[in-house]
Order: sequence, then structure tokens, then C-alpha cells
Amino acid sequence: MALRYAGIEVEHREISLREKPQSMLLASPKGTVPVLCVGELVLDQSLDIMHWALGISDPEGWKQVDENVAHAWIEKNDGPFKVLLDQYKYPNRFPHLKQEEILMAAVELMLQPMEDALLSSQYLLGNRLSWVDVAIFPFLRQFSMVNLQQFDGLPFPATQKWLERHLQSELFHSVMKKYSTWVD
Ligand SMILES: N[C@@H](CCC(=O)N[C@@H](CS)C(=O)NCC(=O)O)C(=O)O
Repeated sequence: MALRYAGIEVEHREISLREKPQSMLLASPKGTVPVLCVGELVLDQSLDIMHWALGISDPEGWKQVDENVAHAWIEKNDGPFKVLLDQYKYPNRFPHLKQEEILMAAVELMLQPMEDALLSSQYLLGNRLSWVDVAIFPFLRQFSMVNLQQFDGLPFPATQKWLERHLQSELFHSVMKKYSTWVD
């Protein structure tokens, strides 16, 4: 989304995670997606790719946020919330954990603080969309999709509206295309 927003054209190579192509592993041996190759430069963290793109062009000011607040959200999301998301998504891998308790932990850690923020402004860091919203909403999307009925039943209307706004956005739709798998 950041690449598209910044107007940067890329050659998109869809990867099968079960059969990672050698060219990808040569560029980035850690074997996770996304990977962006720009000449000699290899970026293999989503946030690095976002920041690289926004460094080239940021037409609507996604970067105009308080960096400390931004990083606090990202650390919580990529750290403890990601752990809860995986536990919630894959109950078979965590048979000793109760879904209800994972949900409650996620509410306390992330969903309630998000709701509080989104009740006072349209986006997480104010009334302007920022890179933090764009970095975090895919995780909320995944979380909501585990059990849509349960998610919709939570008392978080501002968060639900925020998520819906992202899902309906032209930018999101413009990148959610189906690509055929790249073969070296
Ligand atoms: N922190 C990394 C995480 C990347 C990551 O874990 N990606 C997953 C897919 S969403 C992956 O490539 N997993 C490798 C695999 O399943 O083999 C980033 O944001 O780029």
C-alpha cells in the first residue's frame, strides 16, 4: 500500500511460501515476505519498505506523526499483539490456551486502547491517516476474520468503523489483486 501510495512501480512477484524461489532466498536468506529489491538494496521488513517508499514520496503526510507515539503502537502490535493474534488464529497449535482468555487479553492490550484513541480522533494518531494505521490495520483485519461474528459483537464501534474504512478504501482494493505465482 505504501509503494502504491508513493506512486512507485514495482515488478510484483507472488511467492509460494511452500516453494520459495531460489532468487528470493539469494536476495534475502531469511525467507519471509515481503522483500523489496532496488538494485543492490534489499529491504526485507515491511516497515523498512514502507519507510523507504514514504521517504521517496508522501503526498498526504502519512509520516507527520509523533514518532514516539507511533513506535509505541508498532511495538505493541508487532510484539505482544502478534503473539495473541497467532494464538487466536491457530488454536490447534495452542491447545492449552482458551480462546476466550486470548480474546480478553487482546481486548485489554490492544482493542480497548485502540477504541479509546479512535473515539477521540478518526485515526490512531489524530485526524489524518498515518503510516501507523496502514501498518496496523492488516493485523486487525486478520484478527477480525478469525470470528467475524464475535468481533462484530465486541463493544468497539470506533475500531470496527476504522477497520471498515480501510477495507473499503480504494488503496487497499488496488493492491489486493490476485497474481500468479512467480517461478524462477
Ligand atoms: N517482520 C516481518 C515479518 C514477515 C513475515 O513473517 N512474513 C510471513 C508471511 S506474512 C512469512 O513470510 N513467513 C515465512 C513462511 O511462512 O515461510 C515483516 O514485517 O516483513
